[in-house]
Order: sequence, then structure tokens, then C-alpha cells
Amino acid sequence: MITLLQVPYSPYCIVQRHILESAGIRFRILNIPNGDRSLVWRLTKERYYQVPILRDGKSVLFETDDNSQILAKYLDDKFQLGLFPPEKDGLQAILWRYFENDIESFTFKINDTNWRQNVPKSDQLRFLRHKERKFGRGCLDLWAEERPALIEGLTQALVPCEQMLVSSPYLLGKAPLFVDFDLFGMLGNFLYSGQEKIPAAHTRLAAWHARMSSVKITATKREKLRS
Ligand SMILES: N[C@@H](CCC(=O)N[C@@H](CS)C(=O)NCC(=O)O)C(=O)O
Repeated sequence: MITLLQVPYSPYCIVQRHILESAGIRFRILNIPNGDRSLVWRLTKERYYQVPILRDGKSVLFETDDNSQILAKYLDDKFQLGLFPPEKDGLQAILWRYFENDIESFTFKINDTNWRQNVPKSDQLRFLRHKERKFGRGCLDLWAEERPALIEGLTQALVPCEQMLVSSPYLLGKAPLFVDFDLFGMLGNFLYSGQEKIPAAHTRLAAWHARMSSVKITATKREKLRS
């Protein structure tokens, strides 16, 4: 069975988790502490320490660069999910860069203002240290102060997404593709605390989000059941 190694609120983990759930694929979740990547390090033979990674039998899958999308493409290929139609390759590659950089630069900071609620107590010191070493001392308090501006920035950054949904139920047409799951993951991180809402101005996006929350995609190839 497939195992997803994740940190539950990580945007990139939510992308993979939601693909697996929406396709009805049987999988196990292994939550790892944000501050202790030793299992990921060991399973990837000391080649990777980020999350998510996937374990499928003897195979261990992980990203090779910021835009590799190895995990999603592996699931797409293995279960024939139709998330990467070739004619949309270029558009999807442009969109996921926008979602994972421009949108995520707002969503993760807003989510991190709820860090004491999201991160287990045993991991809070390592979390704080990790954030402050990367973004500077006091960054979490600063983002809490900047919250209104961050929400405004996110609202603006989401305008193109709202516009894409004017004439179709999903970002690139009638069916959800990888980029729908990708944006869903970034927003899933933003919404994780239960204290945030999709900006009210974006009614189409809110409807899309509700649709995506219970979407079913067809796995035309199923994993063989082992006897
Ligand atoms: N491009 C990667 C990004 C993964 C990533 O940035 N993961 C974050 C968690 S949200 C992480 O593990 N950061 C820990 C670190 O870099 O030390 C993907 O799509 O999976």
C-alpha cells in the first residue's frame, strides 16, 4: 500500500493527500514532526529532507527540484488519473509556479500566524527556530501584525483564479487537473486553522473550493490487491 509521509498542514502535502483521497486510492498517512526529518532522510537514502514523500512498496518518491512534480506525476501515471493532459502541459507548468510561489508566499505566512495551534508543543521550539533562521528573528509575530496586509495581498493574487472560473467549473475546463489540486493545497494550508475564509470577493473561487473538497476523480487503473 502507498504511504504518504507528511506534515498535515503543509501545502504540498495537502496537494498529494487530496489527489489520493479524491481518486479513492487506499493509502496510509505517516505524520512526521516538522522539526525531525530523520525518517525522510533515511528512506530517501540521505538525498532529501522535505515533505511530502511517497513510499510505494520498495519505491520511495521525492521531488528533484521545485518544479519536478514527481509525486503527482507518479500517481497520475500509476492510476491513470488524467491530471496531466499533454495539451495543457505548458499552461499547467506556468500556473503551478504562480500558485507555489506568489500565492503560497501569502498563504503560508497567514497560516503560520496560527503556529501555536497548528504545531504540537513538542515541536514548537524547533519550528520557531527553523522559521526565525530562515525569515529572521520575530518573523512570526511580524506576520501576525501584517495579517490584514497579507490577506489583502492574497485577495489580489487570487483575482486571476477567480477570472479563470468565470466560464468553467475548474481552472482549465470541465474537469479538475493537477493545477486545481495544487491551488487546493495552497489554500488548504491557508484554511488549515479553521480561522480563515476564502476572501469574500471571490465567490466563484469559494464555489470551486466547495466543489474541489468533495471531487471524485477516476482511477482507471487500480492497484492489484496482494493476496
Ligand atoms: N517542491 C516541493 C516543496 C516541498 C516543501 O517545500 N516542503 C516543505 C514543507 S511545506 C518542507 O519540507 N520544508 C522543510 C525544509 O525545507 O526544511 C514539493 O512540491 O513537494
